[in-house]
Amino acid sequence: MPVPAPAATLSVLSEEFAADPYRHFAALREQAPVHHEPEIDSYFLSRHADVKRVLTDHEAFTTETLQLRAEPVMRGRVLAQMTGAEHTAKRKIVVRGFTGPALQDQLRAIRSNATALLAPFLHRGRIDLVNDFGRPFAVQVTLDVLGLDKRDWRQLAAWHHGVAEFITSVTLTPERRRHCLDCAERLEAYLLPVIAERRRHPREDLISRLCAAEFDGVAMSDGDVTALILNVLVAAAEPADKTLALLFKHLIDHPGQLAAVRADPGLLPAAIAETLRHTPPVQLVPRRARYDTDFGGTGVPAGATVFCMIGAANRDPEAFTDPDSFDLHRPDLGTARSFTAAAQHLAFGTGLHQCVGAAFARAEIETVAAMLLPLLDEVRYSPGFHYRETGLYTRGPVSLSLDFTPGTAPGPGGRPGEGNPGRAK
Ligand code: 2IO
Repeated sequence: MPVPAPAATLSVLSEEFAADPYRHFAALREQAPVHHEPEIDSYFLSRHADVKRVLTDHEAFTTETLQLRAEPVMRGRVLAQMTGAEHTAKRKIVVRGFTGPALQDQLRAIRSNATALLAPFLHRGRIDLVNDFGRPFAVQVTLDVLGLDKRDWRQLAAWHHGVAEFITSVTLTPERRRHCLDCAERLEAYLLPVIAERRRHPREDLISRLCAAEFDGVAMSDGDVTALILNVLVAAAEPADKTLALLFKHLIDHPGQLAAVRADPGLLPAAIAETLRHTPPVQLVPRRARYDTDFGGTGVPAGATVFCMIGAANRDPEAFTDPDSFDLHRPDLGTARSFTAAAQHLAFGTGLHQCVGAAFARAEIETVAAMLLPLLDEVRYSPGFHYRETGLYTRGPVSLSLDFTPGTAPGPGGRPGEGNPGRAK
């Protein structure tokens, strides 16, 4: 009788896998690159080449999976579900909302939100980079971009959490499902009067742009606008705090690289790109196979749900040398293209539906990290801190409690005239 390979038969839905997926990626890539999960009748692809193929062959692999995974809580179709001329036009509207003059305004919002959130912690010498800072920061910046009232941020964050849970759950109990749908309905009810108001009195925010934009000479309906607002809310808020915390975790774990980034903040984009490669906050991207498809000897049937495993693909030795080590200086990182469609890592996906917010994400994380580095002098884990990550679909630290020496003036990372945000003596 053949002895089954233990690692390859490990369920990706198991607690053992959830505790540390990275330990199991090599076995999956080598022994079960097309891993079928019977409980959810889905196929998990772990090789870089296979993931890239699925994300770039738009004819054979569709985004129809989002009809079930996202539409119920998005109250309509998100960008990734669209195709052809509609996709091109609406994607362009969103891109314009995140580049050029809009991005300049957003950078100001990023700095002022960060300054206000950091102020109470700077003199304490201790901050939880996830719960004290990253989560509220990610939500507040997104509300500024959209043009929503930040005074409502706690309520909006709670509803957003329910919506994100729906999208990023691989299994959901009927009770949780009801809760998530309830959050989505409340968010929609909150947004509709805002949309009506922005149609009458447009401002410089993304909601106003979405309201004013026309497709085929026709303005988008309230439902279309609502779905795109929720699309941006989830996609911008959900991965940001994770990326920021993971960046600091990697730098603290590699003091030489932390020192290099402090000395030359020009290395931050490389550190962010390597963080995204090594520990992508979005670990799964779903697609539907249109045809029976063969992946190097293993078949996937027409109609199958396929999950691209971004974390596993980003650690494929066929794509990166010594893939499990964190090295912002790695020659195969390609920092300059890491935030573009030509990226070698797949943290932003690839192909037509590649993350529309990649450049914004880079600017956001780079700006806030450049602010944090000079403020958090001698940054280290708080005594007794135990590092833990959760999440199968989106994954990140539960918390990141850091101690630092308070009250250092902005170093090379600070921008001229920016001063020292919230410095307390
Ligand atoms: C929002 C999963 C956090 C997207 C999604 C329904 C569509 C799309 C993604 C990312 C990240 C979120 N999918 N963003 O994976 O817009």
